[in-house]
Order: sequence, then structure tokens, then C-alpha cells
Amino acid sequence: MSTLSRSTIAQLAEHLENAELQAHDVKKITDDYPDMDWDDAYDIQWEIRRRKEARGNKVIGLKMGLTSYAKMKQMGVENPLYAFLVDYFNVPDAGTIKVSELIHPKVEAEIAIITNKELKGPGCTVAHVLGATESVVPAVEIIDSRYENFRFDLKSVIADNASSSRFVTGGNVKRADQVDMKTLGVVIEINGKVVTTGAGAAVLGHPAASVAMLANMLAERGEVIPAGTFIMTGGITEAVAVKAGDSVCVRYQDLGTVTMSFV
Ligand code: OOG
Ligand code: MG
Repeated sequence: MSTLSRSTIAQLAEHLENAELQAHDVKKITDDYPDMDWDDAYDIQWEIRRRKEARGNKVIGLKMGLTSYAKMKQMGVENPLYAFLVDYFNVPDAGTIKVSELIHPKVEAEIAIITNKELKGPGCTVAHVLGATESVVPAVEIIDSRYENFRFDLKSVIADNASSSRFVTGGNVKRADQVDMKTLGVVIEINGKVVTTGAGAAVLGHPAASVAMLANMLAERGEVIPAGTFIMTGGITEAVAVKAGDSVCVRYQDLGTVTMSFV
């Protein structure tokens, strides 16, 4: 069920996408549309995706967010969400990110996978995901909520494509049977100082559970995760704010490092 009209969905998608492209903040959309529902929120996100694809951007992956307790607590939100990643979000390892192109970026250490089989809900489990995992990839996400002061509720952030903005992959890619995603440790360093640490189990008990949840959520819209999809499973620790001049290094157990600098 949706409560908003097609034209309101389209107008809110344009509004939020413009805030992203022009790097300015806006007030959270539920202030003006308090009755919007979950379908409306995802309809707006899917409309932003449609707009980008119509402009020639390629969807190159999916992500889950708010999958760890640290993230849910930090954002005051109680359930995970999904979003999409397009080509220009990707920054090469050791690359440079201009803060002038963003609003108030934060970094997150994540474990990503690439699938080799279609995953389809309902009923998708950790076992199905492990059986469909081609490789495990270290990934750092740069999130940048379009909402003032990085404050929102779950419906507003779903519509805003889960604050997606940039991501970096690197390190050593491993096969699923070469790593234990659950105990896999991560260390986030900024300017050489350790700022936070965590392990894969922070993500819904096991990062593969996040991918299973994604398949099950997509099933509600009749969608699947195609074979060959890159999926970021969600921040392991709370997100860390960064500013121009910061250099970020995330060290992953068994998977090497991912680095970037903010200018
Ligand atoms: C929403 C996106 C969260 C994650 O990994 O938890 C996310 C936000 O906190 O702005 O990407
Ligand atoms: Mg994330």
C-alpha cells in the first residue's frame, strides 16, 4: 500500500536527488509527509534509482544499512534497510574524495560479498547466501545523509537511498571458504590513530544474514538479487565523521587494507 500519489513520489525523489547532486541538506521529508508509509519510502528510493539509470548511471551493487546494533543506536533507528549503489559512487583504493562534493561525510567499515547465484526470498537463509558467495571483499562506505544534522527517521532515510554517497573497495579479495566473516576483525584508523574496532558478527550475527535479509526484503517487491551482485552488508561499528585533511585506513583481518584521503 502507498499513501502518496505518483506525482508526490516523483517530486520527492527529485528533491532528494537534487540535494545529493548539489551537496546541500534538506529537512527530513516525514516533517511534511507524516503519513507516508514504508512503500512510499521505497517508492521514492526506486524512483531515484530510475532517474539515475535514465541519465545513464549504472547500478553496480546493493547495500544493507543499519544492520549493526552500533549503527542502529547511533542513528536512533530500529530496523535495517536496503539501498542501491551506482557507478560514480565508487572511488578507487587509495583514492581522494572531495568533501566539497559532499555535505557531512562519515566512514563505515563493511564486509561486502559478490554473489555467483541468484538469491531469492522469501525464505533466504545464511546457508543459501554462503552457497552463493563467490568472494568476500573489504569495503569502506562513505555515507552522507542529505538531512540536516544527519538526523532522520527510518522512512526518511529509506527514501534518501540510505545516505549512500561513495564507497571504496580494495585489499585482498578472498573466496567464501577462506574467511570466517563472523569473526573477521576490522580496525578503523584516521590519521594513524585507531578510532574504533569491530568484528563481522556485529552485523546481524553474521554478515551473510544481512544478505539473506536483503533477498527477503526484495521479495516483497517481487525482486531478486541477481548472480554477480556486489553487496555491502552494513557498517560494523558506528560511523565516523571525517573532514578535509583526514586520511582513513581500515585494516581487515585476512583481507588487507582499504585507504582513502579526504581533501
Ligand atoms: C543510513 C545508512 C546506514 C550502514 O552501513 O549502516 C549504512 C545512515 O546511517 O545514514 O549505510
Ligand atoms: Mg553502510
